[in-house]
Formats: sequence, structure tokens, C-alpha cells
Amino acid sequence: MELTYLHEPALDSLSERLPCPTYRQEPLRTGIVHIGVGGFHRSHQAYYIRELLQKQDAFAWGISGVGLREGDRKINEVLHKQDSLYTLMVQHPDGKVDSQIIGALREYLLAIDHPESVVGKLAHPDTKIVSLTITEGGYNFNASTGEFNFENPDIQHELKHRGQPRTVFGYLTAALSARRAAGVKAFTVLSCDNIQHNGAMAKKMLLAFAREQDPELGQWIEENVSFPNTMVDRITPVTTSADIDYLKEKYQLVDEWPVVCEPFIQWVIEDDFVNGRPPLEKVGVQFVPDVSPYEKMKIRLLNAGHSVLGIPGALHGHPTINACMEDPVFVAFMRRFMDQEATPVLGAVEGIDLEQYKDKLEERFANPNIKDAVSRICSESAAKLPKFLIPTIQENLSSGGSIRYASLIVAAWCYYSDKEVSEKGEPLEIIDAMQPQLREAAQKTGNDPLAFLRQRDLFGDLVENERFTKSYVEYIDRICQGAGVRKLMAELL
Ligand code: CS2
Repeated sequence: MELTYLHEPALDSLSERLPCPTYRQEPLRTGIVHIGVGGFHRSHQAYYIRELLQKQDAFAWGISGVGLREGDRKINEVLHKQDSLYTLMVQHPDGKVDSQIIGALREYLLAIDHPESVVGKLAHPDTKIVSLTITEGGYNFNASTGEFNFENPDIQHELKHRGQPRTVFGYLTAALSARRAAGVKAFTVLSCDNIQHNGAMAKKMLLAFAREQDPELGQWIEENVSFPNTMVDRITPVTTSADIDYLKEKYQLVDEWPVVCEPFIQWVIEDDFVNGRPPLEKVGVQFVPDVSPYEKMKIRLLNAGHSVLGIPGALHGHPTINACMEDPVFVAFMRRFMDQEATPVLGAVEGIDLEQYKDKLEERFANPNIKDAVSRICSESAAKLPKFLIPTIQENLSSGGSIRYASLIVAAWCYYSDKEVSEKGEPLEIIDAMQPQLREAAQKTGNDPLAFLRQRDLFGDLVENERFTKSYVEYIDRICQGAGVRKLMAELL
């Protein structure tokens, strides 16, 4: 059979091969503008919207995608070619793959090329929600003070040249200011990033920027925009060429950027929307008055658990999270970390059995068909660990709880930051916006064992805590003497 290129006119013939959207002909409006259309948005929020649209419901809630960065040029090109359609491939542990075409995205705008169209879209009365997956780094806060970072050159540019937005803050304020002037209701800002209190964080940062720009606009935003906190969850590894080839072979379908994910999905949201919302409860989304315990549980167990596997995994030479889970030392170490360090400072989460939650995490991490590369997990550790792992250490230091597993991971992270090859001799691919700083600090460790911990923007005052530094330096010494990190993990079991 001939290959079919994914785009709107091909849907008829493709629907004989795999499930395709049945709602594309409807007069779909784009009530949601999403900023940061990566794999995760496409496997998670867009999937839920697809579920609603498939029920012939909620035609006001199509999604308009926006990319703010030069790095979004490729997704822009692919989505334009494919009429915003893409394939979602759900990988089951038994090898079954459920593939379907998702049509919840209606359009995609690259802000660098079309800044006015993006502001216009955000300011349009049909836009009721602006959702975000801009990663931890996108919130532009200073990790040690938690305050908005006005020193960022893009922010300074935006403050000087109001009509030339560059960051999410410039775009949101430009659009909100236009809405205010035109008497159009504000929108809800829905953060879907892995940050505890992500809505509150989005609010604090946006208000700091807006007040600096125009105090009255800041006031209006405070009174008219809502920022519900959310907890989002679905493991979505980076798409590989093997995934693209699979679709060609199995369905004779050419999709240049499909998305792969696990079967598990969860979205918990605080029900605080100023301009309406889709009826997501019909497709399994949980609306709760306070999302904090869920976020905390997810960040401190799932996300931290990932790093606890990923950093030593990269050093040892395990390529993926599921490969780590085939190694009994890694499995036991991660579970000890979760049971003895993360759980005791977590507190109870209403309606959730934490033992079951952790068992399920082990099962999810072990899914042999997800093949989540440790390089993805280790990427941007400087933005992740201060949120995922360091608070657990700080709380255990206050309560007298165990810190031995987590301190080994911090020592391993220091070692990793200046490492070019794994213990098996394979090159390590370190992706981190702060890599120059991390490497410099790691390199000083030979002369000053605490050099890495002196990065207060990452570790706060951890360097002053003797109990922590003692444990950390012991590991640093052992690692520097050549003890493999897996051996040190095994000794703690
Ligand atoms: C991962 C997350 O990048 C990471 O560190 O832990 O991307 C994780 O896969 C998602 O949060 C799962 O919902």
C-alpha cells in the first residue's frame, strides 16, 4: 500500500486503518490557547479535550497552540504540514500499542514569526482559558529567593518595549491589557507544569511583571484573572525515529512527529475558572477544592523517584528508566527513598493509599515499552531537583528523618555534572540550561568538597547543615576514589 501523509484530506482513508477524529467538521471554536505544545501537552491536555470532542460535546473548546521559542520552529512546521493533526501512541506493558489520530488542536502559531497574531488570539473573546506547559524554567523565578527575576534580558526588553513581547509574561499582559481596554472578560491562566502550587506560582510571577509594567493593569489582573492549581500526570518519553517507522509499517502512515505515552493519565484541578471551562469531569478529570496534597505527592514521589533512578542510572549506563527498573539495586534503592525519606514528610493524602500509589509507580516505571531515556529525566535537573528533591531533604533535616538516600543522589548529581561518559564508557548527554554553572561547581569539588552545594540558588542553606554535609562529603569522597555509584547504592540496602 502507498504511504499516506497525515493531513486533513487524508482522514477519510486513514479512518479505515486507525481511529481518527469524528469532530473535525463541526464549527469548532478555540476556547483554549495553549502555550508550549510539547509531547506532554499533546498526550495529556489535548487528549482529554479529544475525549470530550469525541463525545460530540464542548465544541467551544478546541485548542490553539502557541510556541514562544525559536526551538518551537520544528513543531510549527510539522503541525502546519499536518493540519495540526498527530498520532498518539499509547504503549501498554504487554506490547500492545493503541494508536489514534488526535484532532483537538486546530492551529499552531509561532510567536516569533507572528507576534501580533498571538496577542490577537489571546485577546479574542473566544479565548477563555490560556493553559501553559512552559517547564519549571519558564516561570522566571529566582530559585533562592522565589521572586520574579527582573534581570532576565528578555524581561528587561519587554519592560522597555511594550509592543514587543518575548516571554509568556509579555504576551499575557499584552493580551490582558487589550481585553481590559475592549471590555472583554479576562481568561483563566491554567498552569500544567510540574511545580507545586503551579497556579499560585503563575499568578505571583505574572503579577510581579504586570505591576512593574503598569500598576493598574496589575490590579485588574489580580481582580479578574484566576489561576487554578493543577496536578498533571502522564509519562511521555521523547519520540524516536523507531516510533515514526512503526506508524509507516503498521498503518502506512507518515506522521513526522507522533507522541508516545503510557496508558496511565491523571489530571486534578481546582475549580476556579473566571470565564467558563470545558466539562472535563465527564472524561475523568477530578475537580477538587485544594490540589496541594496531590501535587506534592506526585512531585515528591513520581518526579523525585524519576531523578533518583535517572541520575545514577545515567552514571551507571542504564539507558532508560525501564532499564533501571530491571536492576534490583535501583528498584530497592528507589523504594527505600520513597518509603523512608519522601513518604514520612509527605503527610496523608485524602482518598489515596500511598502504598498503592508507590506500587503503581513501580509498575509504570517498569513499563518496558515506554523506554523513557534517562537523558530526558536528567535534563534540566537544576530546575527540577530544587522542587522535586531538596524540600524532602530539608524537611527530614528538620524532623530528624533519614537523608542518606537523597544525599547520595545529590553527590551523584555533582559527579554527573562534570562527567562525559558513563561507567560503561558511553557518552553522557547532559541537557541543562545551567550546565556551565553546574560543571564549574562540580570541577571545584576536588579542592573544596562542598563547592557544588555552595550554589545557593539551587540548594538554599543546605551547605550549612552539618548532618547533611557529613553524609554528602562521605559519598563525594567514595565516588572520587572510584567507588561506582551503583555500589554505593547497594551498600545502603
Ligand atoms: C519527569 C516528568 O521530566 C521529569 O523529570 O519526571 O516529565 C514525568 O514523566 C511527568 O511529570 C509524568 O507526569
